[in-house]
Amino acid sequence: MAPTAVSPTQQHAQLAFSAGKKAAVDERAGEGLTKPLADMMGNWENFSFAPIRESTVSRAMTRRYFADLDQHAESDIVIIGAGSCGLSAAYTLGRLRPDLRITLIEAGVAPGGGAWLGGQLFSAMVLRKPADAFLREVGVPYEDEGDFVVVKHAALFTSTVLSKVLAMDNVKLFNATAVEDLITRPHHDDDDAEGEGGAGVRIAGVVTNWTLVSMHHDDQSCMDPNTINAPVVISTTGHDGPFGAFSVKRLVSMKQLRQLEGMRGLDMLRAEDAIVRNTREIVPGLIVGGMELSEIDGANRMGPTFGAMALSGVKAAEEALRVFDLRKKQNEL
Ligand code: 48N
Repeated sequence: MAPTAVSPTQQHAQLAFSAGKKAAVDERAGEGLTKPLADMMGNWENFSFAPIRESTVSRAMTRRYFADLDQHAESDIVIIGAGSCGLSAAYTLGRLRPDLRITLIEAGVAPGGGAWLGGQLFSAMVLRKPADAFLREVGVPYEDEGDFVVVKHAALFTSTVLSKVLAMDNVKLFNATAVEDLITRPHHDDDDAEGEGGAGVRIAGVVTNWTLVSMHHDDQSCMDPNTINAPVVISTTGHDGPFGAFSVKRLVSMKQLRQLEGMRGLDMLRAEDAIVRNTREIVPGLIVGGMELSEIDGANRMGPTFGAMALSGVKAAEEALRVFDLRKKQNEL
């Protein structure tokens, strides 16, 4: 008897759904609220929402999510970690190459990493010049203090960059999702960066799982991961936190790096230049930036100043495009 369901051979299941119409733009009458909102005020007794069925909400979410997963299963560039460095890299890539499929994987429910607050949970965020150029690029207002600038609340920086990244058609954020391994291919090419542990592998994507699942591998039976193929991966997983410095620790356990030098003491003057200058491809196909890099190089930490994170993200994007074009030439996409 023929099987009741035969999976389509080499066909990508196209989820049929009509993408919603783009939102209309409401006219704003003067300095107040837009007219539709203004009309609601004082009329709440007659207020009601348009009707809906619960399954409609479920389908509106799941169809989009699984269409995104299907599409991004093959990505051009994956960024691990949506902290200030990863978000800056995503913004830069999205602006420079709207033709590329960029996937941003963030373990936390809330992207942003350590950039929702300045130092010691204080609100203001300091960036040393010339990182003010990135703020003007993105449209983050700041106060100019001469050699540095101050964003009145770190969340204004992070939410502005995040909103711009999320609005980009070619960038998809999968948050509450952890990268728990790297996809590798055997590789040896004199032209490429080599892991300090010698030739060995090229990174060809990431292995993912729901973060809550990743945190419970020790107390549940095997919960296998999912995968995303990509010829280039940028890792900006920071220096601390439950998943901090993920990729560089994995490179050591994969014998692609002999050891991590470990982040050194706080020295703002040395730390920020080193992180931006040394953002680079560590092993073929893997670029490391932000504070994760301090763990490889033994760079100083800079504490509560974020200019290096923004500009390391810009440089990581530039490096990723260089490697992507190299892979394309070598027909290894
Ligand atoms: O903010 P972080 O931790 O990392 P960066 O490098 O973007 O920014 C670092 C910056 O916040 C500082 O540490 C400042 C400048 N202080 C320096 C100092 O001296 O103390 O963001 C990393 C993001 C976080 O959101 C993590 O949740 C996420 O990466 N992440 C992961 N996401 C997915 N899979 C993983 N395996 C993973 N590991 C971390």
